[in-house]
Amino acid sequence: MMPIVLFSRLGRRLLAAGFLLAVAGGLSSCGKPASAPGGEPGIKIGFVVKQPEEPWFQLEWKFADQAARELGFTLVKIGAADGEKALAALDNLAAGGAQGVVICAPDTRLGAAIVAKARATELKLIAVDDQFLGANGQPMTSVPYVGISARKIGESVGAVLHAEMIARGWTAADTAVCVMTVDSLATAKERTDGATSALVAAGFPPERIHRTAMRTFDVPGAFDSANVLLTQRSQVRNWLVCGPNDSSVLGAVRALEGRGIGRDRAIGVGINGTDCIVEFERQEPTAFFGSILLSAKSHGYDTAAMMYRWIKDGIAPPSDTRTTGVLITRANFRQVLREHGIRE
Ligand code: FCA
Repeated sequence: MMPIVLFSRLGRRLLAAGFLLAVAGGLSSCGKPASAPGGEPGIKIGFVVKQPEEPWFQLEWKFADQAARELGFTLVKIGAADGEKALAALDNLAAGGAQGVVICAPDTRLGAAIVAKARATELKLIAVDDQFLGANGQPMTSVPYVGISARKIGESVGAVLHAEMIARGWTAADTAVCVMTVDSLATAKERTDGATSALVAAGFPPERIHRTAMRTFDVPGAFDSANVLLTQRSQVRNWLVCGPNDSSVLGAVRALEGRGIGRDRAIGVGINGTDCIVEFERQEPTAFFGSILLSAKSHGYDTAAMMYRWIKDGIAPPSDTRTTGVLITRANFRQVLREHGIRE
């Protein structure tokens, strides 16, 4: 098997080199690059995401596409909901002549396997959103990572929930917190730990903070897990809801509605600021009060641009980049989204 594998890898490289030569030849004869102005012909970058249906990842892709257009490289977008698909995506990208991949892996414990695959196929790697874990369960700092300042952003969720509770004149005795958790994902755990610690720091009684583990990391998964908690705590008057992202809070808000608990008795604050836009655009306000809008442009455009410069100029990206967020509510979301280039 080995010689065939080696031969096919070598063959691919020769093909890719031939392709580059052909493009270079084309350049000298017509004097124009084969890709967008200023671009480097032949640079191909993959952008692999775990949940392509989530508006957050669609927006990341949109900004990565913008980088491809402006800098002049080819972007290949692939959705990979499980480990098998993620590893196959790397194989296919390498076979197609890509030199690098930006990836939000479906499971961060795949880190070592993804790094091994990237090495074998000679793909440069940047992890976005979710940081790889090594075999020892620790973050893999050898792979450049662009993520959010998860703890801080979580703390701001907790602070917003507490301030809104006070503004409504609710007391802690009449209120409980529903925390949607995904503790297997470090960035998710840091976010919810940040939110609960800010609530406790503001004086909220820890025994009234209830965690419920999400069955799946999406709206239906959140809906199911919130329902389990709400059944157990049916006597609670008012609810504050937090979670690792918008869809986790949206699922809980839908579960509350199913029990007749609307915005007069619940306050939900999400993270992403993208998956909740439709919610804010609904005529009637719901219990989904606000969200911390993250910088999809940094995660989509900047990661793709970092990869481009790494391939083109050999400039390796910083090993760890953290981005911040800004609160959006029904009151300001249109303006803030416009400022961020997300809505016209
Ligand atoms: C994780 C979440 C996404 C988004 C991203 C920045 O990957 O699953 O919803 O919050 O981090």
